[in-house]
Amino acid sequence: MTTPHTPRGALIAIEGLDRAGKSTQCDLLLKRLNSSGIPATLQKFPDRTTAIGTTINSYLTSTSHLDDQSIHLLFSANRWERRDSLLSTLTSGTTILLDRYIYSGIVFTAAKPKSPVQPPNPLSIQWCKAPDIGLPRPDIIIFLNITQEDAEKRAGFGDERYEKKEMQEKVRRLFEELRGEGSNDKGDWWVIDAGGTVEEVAEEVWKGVLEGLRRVKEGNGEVRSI
Ligand code: Z5A
Ligand code: MG
Repeated sequence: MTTPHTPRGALIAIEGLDRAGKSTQCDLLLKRLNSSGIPATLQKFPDRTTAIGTTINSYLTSTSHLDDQSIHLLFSANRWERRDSLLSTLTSGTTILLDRYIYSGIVFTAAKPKSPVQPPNPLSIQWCKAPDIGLPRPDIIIFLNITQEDAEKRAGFGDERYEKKEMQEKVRRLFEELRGEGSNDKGDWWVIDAGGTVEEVAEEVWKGVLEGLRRVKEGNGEVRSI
C-alpha cells in the first residue's frame, strides 16, 4: 500500500524597494492563505533572531562596521542557516512567504559604491549571486514596485544604513537589471504597482500568489535550486 502523497507547499518571495509595503503585505497574505485553508508560514530575511542575524542587525543600525564582502556573506549565511527548515516546511505541504530573499541580497551589495582598494569589479551581480547558489528557488517572486517619492512619504523611511536616496536609486536600477537577466529568470517575476492603497495592492499580490500555487500544482513536486 502506498502512503498518501502530500503536495509540497509553494515558495513565494516578496521583494521590492524599501517601504514598498512588503512586510504589510506578507502579514495580510499569511492570514488570507491560512483562512483559505492553505497552510502557510512567514520567513523574513534578514532573520534577525539568530546569532548571524544579530550581527547583521548591529551592522544595519550602524552600531558596528563590517567590510562589504563580509556583510554580504553574512546575509547569505543567514539564508543558508534556514535552508533545511525551508525545505522540510515545503515538503510537509506548507507554503512559505519570504519577506525579502536573495534578490535583495544581490542588489543591496551591488549598489554599494566601489572602494579604490577593492579588486576590479568585486561587487558585480555575478559575484553577489555566487554564495546563494544552491538555495531553494522561489516558485514566484512578487515584486512591489514603488516610486521613490511615494516610498519617502511612508513611515520609518531613512532609519537604517541603506535608506538613502542615491542608494535606493541604484537598488531600483539593479532590481530592473536582475528582472531582465537571463531568459530562465523572466517567468519568475510578478511585478505589481505598490503605490495604491494597502487593499488595492493586496488584491494584486493575491493574483501573484495564485499563480505561484498554480505553478506548484502543475510542477513535478521538486523544489528547484538557485
Ligand atoms: N538587505 C541586504 O542588504 N541584504 C540582504 O541579503 C537582505 C536585506 C535580505 C533591512 O531589511 C535591510 O536589509 C534592507 C535591505 C537589506 N535595507 N534597506 N534599506 P528589512 O526587510 O528588515 O527592512 P524593513 O525595515 O522591513 O523595511 P522595508 O522592508 O523597506 O519596508 P517594507 O516591509 O517594504 O514596508 P512596510 O514595513 O510594510 O511598510 C512601511 C510603512 O508604509 C508602514 O508604515 C506601513 O504601514 C506603510 N504602508 C505599507 N503599505 C502601504 C500602502 N499601500 N499605502 C500607504 N502606506 C503603506
Ligand atoms: Mg519589511
